[in-house]
Amino acid sequence: MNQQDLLSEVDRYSAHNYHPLPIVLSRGEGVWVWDVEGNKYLDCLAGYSALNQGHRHPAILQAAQKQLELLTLTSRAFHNDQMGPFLHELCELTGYEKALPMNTGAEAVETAIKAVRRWGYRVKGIPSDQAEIIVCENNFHGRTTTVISFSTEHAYNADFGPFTPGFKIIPYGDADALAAAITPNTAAFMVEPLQGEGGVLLPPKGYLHKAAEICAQNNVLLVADEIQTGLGRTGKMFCCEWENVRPDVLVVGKALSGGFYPVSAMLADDNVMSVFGPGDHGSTFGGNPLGAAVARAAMKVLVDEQLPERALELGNWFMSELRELESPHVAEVRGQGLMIGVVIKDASGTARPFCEALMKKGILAKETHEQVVRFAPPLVIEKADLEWALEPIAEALGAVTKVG
Ligand code: IF1
Repeated sequence: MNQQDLLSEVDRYSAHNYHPLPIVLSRGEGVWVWDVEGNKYLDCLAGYSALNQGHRHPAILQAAQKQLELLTLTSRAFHNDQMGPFLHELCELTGYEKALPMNTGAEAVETAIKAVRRWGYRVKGIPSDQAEIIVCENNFHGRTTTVISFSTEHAYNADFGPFTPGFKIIPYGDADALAAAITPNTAAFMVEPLQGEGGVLLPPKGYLHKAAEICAQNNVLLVADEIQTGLGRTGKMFCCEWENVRPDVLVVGKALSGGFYPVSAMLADDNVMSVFGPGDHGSTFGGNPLGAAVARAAMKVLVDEQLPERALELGNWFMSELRELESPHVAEVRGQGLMIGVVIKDASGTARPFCEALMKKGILAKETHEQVVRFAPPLVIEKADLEWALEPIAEALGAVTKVG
């Protein structure tokens, strides 16, 4: 089928819950993807940071193929020989005592919500059903009914109510607001160390550190959602490291499996994780041997290839190059590591047409929050590839001076 027919088929049979760029991809390798007509593109979205290791990384592919030949699913009714090593390695990578494996990011967030609520009742002594979780405006933590209950984005929760109670929303980046919002019934504060969907928004310097202090002083658990920022994306293995913060609960997903398979996890020490007992929580696929084998290889790639360091070095360089472009349409270039947002001026309209122009020039990027073009390529990218990208980016952004 040609590209047009494939697009029509999706239009005919798919729920219209997305507005993708009109391109149909059929192959990927490293930082490159090809559409069904054989055109090649630089993938600057990287599966929303699930592809930090690049498309079909050979080491992960090999681990997946090997495991496919052996055992793919046991359910948690039985043990499998991959889950233990996977969780052991994940705990070593993150520095926590225990891990609870799930599949999607939203499920891991839900798991964290359950964990901190139960900790609130059983450890902190919050009266039954009174636990509060503080979250931030502009957050993105997933799509489940509970998670969208505390979204501040109309599109994410309009007419999906009634909503799950127990969440209090405060401005992002405002530590004083956190201190003011805490009550004796507050179990946790859940936050993204950098808001990705929120438009690549960095909080003020010192915010996380301050937030962690406030949480510790008030016996409130700090939950960091590093599903998007974690595993190297921002130039550290975890974005919280930028402020030497160790959250009480860490939520990871996306790049944990390098884009092969949905694998997520909630991590904490025993004092929190021990609230779970047999039968309390679970998932058919969580901890499955295929996902575990894939995740083990995906984590190893992050470490072996020093992808956080790479993201830092290339991200700093690329951001400074983007800032050099003299485009009349760009208000600001911001980001951390290889999570970069180019903010389009209000007067220049939305970011979408710029993404369409980029696509025509062989670069795939997606707008976020109307005004921001996000550049977040796989972390395995070569400097030469980014160098190549600068000229088409300059052209697509209507920059007056060409980069040389
Ligand atoms: C979509 C965004 C990115 C996340 C954080 C939890 C989840 C996500 C910080 C849930 C997921 C995804 C979801 C995807 C698009 C994408 C996204 F634009 F929507 F926000 F990456 F920027 N916490 N983010 O970023 O993880 O359940 O999806 O595995 O919904 O279209 P999930």
